[in-house]
Amino acid sequence: MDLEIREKLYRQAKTWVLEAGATIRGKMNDPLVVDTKSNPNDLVTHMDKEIERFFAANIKHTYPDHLLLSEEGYGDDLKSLHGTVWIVDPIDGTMNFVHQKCNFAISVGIYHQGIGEIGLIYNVMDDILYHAVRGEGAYKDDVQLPHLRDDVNLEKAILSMNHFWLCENRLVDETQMQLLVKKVRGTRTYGSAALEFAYVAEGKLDGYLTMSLAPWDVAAGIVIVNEVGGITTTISGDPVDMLHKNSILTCNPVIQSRIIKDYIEKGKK
Ligand code: 2AM
Ligand code: CA
Repeated sequence: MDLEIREKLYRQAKTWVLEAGATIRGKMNDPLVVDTKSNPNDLVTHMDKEIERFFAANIKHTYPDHLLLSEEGYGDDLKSLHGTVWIVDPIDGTMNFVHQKCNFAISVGIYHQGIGEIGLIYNVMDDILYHAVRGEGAYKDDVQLPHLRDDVNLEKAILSMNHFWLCENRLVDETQMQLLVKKVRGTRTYGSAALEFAYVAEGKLDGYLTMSLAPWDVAAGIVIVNEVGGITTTISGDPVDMLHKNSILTCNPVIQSRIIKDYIEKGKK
């Protein structure tokens, strides 16, 4: 995909993301209709659906040959990443949206023939847009994000991770994860994968480790983290499969292999 096409697509995507964000802010105090999906803590609201319908209608009308992979059922049933695919999470961090009315994001990744070309993560309530076009750097609003620091070590790292790592998980022995938590300087949990990717890109976090995320949780973040020299893999160090759920480690490459070799590999269940 040539640069001119990418930049035009980026500008269009940005317009829709900002418009969707303004819609959410404008209706923030309206009564919410909240349903549950796979379990009682897996939430979806009428707003998730409304915003996804907004993207689906605009993408299909403006780019009839593009495809949509998205969370709430208004996208296409994809078997491959051929062509141009928009990977959209209308609200990433729905639990935060419902309970906190902040700390959630709109996440839009645009992939062409399987390659991440454009990533946008919009922190709706703070009105901050993280964005990247492949090869053109990553930005927080109008400010380019610097390359990730190369003087990070685990002892000085802040790692974002879900607390389930420490009490019930089927992937890595809990005691091994406790050792990792003791080793790093600090841990955080924000509850929006997209924002956690954005914070890794910004250098606020040195890594984000999670058990299972869907493509729409990570598609934009991967593009943005790549542009500052970060790396995103499964917790085994394998490439992320953008058609299925994956475990995810996105981080500063200086600490990536240490987390995998010294902690995850030693505790694999
Ligand atoms: P969501 O808000 O779009 O559902 C919370 O730790 C992060 O994990 C959020 O990005 C959330 O996305 C995602 N998440 C929550 N439940 C999930 C599930 N069952 N599968 C994959 N990702 C999930
Ligand atoms: Ca969502």
